Amino acid sequence: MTRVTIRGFDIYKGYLDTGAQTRLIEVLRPVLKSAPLFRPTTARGKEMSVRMTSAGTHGWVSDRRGYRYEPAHPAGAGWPAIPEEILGIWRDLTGLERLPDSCLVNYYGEGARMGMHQDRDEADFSYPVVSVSLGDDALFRIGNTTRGGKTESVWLNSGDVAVMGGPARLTYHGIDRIRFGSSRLLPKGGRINLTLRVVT
Ligand code: MD3
Ligand code: FE
Repeated sequence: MTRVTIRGFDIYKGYLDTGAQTRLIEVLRPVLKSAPLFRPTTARGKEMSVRMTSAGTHGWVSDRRGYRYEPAHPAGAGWPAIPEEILGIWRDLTGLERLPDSCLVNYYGEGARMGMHQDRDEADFSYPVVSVSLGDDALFRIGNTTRGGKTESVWLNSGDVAVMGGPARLTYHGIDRIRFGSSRLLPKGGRINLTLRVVT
């Protein structure tokens, strides 16, 4: 494993070996069964290309009323617990006693992308965010703490884990595109990103 630091983002390349990646997909299967992926709508009524769901006490949702954390899936049931295998990654890389309240599961199918944004729906930005990449390669773009300016891009591959803390926590970022079919981890292709956050 190698670690690269770009604008305060620590990216652990190859943190998860193939066996660990496969295990994560296995533990995600019951999560996706009880909390199916849905396509969020922005407040302006546009559908996002990324499909999402969550585990934990808090899940991120977006609809015509805006975006926010909710204690339940849009279909009504509470979110499933964050699998222990995923919490282990958080413990290992952050060393924190406090565990994340939320594990956002983003699924990128062919052509999906995520525009540049800041993550600021959480109460305390002093906690880091941990992100796990699984499946197809993704071109990740990192900007600045204000919108605009020069950006840097890096490919995230299956098994990479990124930790965003300190000033990087409020950096603008997005996913320009994925290389659909570049990984064989997911039978139907695509990319899953797990994002662990302390929300309250
Ligand atoms: C930098 N997800 O869900 S992960 C998101 O690959 C999100 O699905 C992207 O941005 C994805 O909000 C990028 C890397 C990431 C995640 C959270 C961050 C970068 C971050 C929070 C603060 C700063
Ligand atoms: Fe984000």
